[in-house]
Amino acid sequence: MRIDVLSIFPDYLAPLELSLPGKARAKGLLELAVHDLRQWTTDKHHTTDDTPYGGGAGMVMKPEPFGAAFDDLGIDGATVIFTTPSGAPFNQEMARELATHDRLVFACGRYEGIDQRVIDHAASRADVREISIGDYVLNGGEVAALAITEAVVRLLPGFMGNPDSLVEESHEDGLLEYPVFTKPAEWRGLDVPPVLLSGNHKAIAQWRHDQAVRRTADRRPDLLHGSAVVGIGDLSDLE
Ligand code: 6GU
Repeated sequence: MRIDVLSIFPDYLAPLELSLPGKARAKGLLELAVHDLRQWTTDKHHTTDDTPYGGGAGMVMKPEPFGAAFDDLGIDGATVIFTTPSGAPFNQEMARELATHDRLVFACGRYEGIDQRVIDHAASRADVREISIGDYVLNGGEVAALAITEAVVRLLPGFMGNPDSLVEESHEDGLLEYPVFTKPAEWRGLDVPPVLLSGNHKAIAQWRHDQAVRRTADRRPDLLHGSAVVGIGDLSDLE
């Protein structure tokens, strides 16, 4: 996979050079380039924003720098992701889908957003997505691009040392993950649930599933509606 990120704060994306995406690059699974959008400005002050037509507060990102950047990077056939609080909510299913693409280009918006024609023009040449990482407002899309990249890159085939760890984690089966324990069996008067020490694999699997359903019902009831993995009776079995 190749990922390009366009931002007026490229230093914000420095963590991408480290740890997880860094590991994917070292393994040859990922090519990554972070670009300063200001390199595609033509005026002395490297202006990337201007006042909104129609009036109102804040500034809007100008179309020309993004247009020139898209031309130079060659977005035809790529998937272009605009990170914006008004985008579709990002989730694990979307991460899995994006992990199958060859080329992602992130356009990070700042201020009150990007001139709509940038998005419309990109959509005539590329597969365009507008994505949000949650119902709150960040100053810009950089942190969202980081989060989406990390979620996607760890799903690239060959990235995980042990792919089984992808299967059991939160959200992969539509449920939150069950609580986990390690040694010692007793710590500060708190015991590990005895079933986990029983060696009874069927009972352990059942306990973990019950815990996952219980936790999901408590914290994220919205995930349970329409979740195929919650068998009829699963919820009523729990007190
Ligand atoms: Cl993608 N951008 C901004 N600015 N704020 C957000 C967001 C994105 N997702 C949630 N809040």
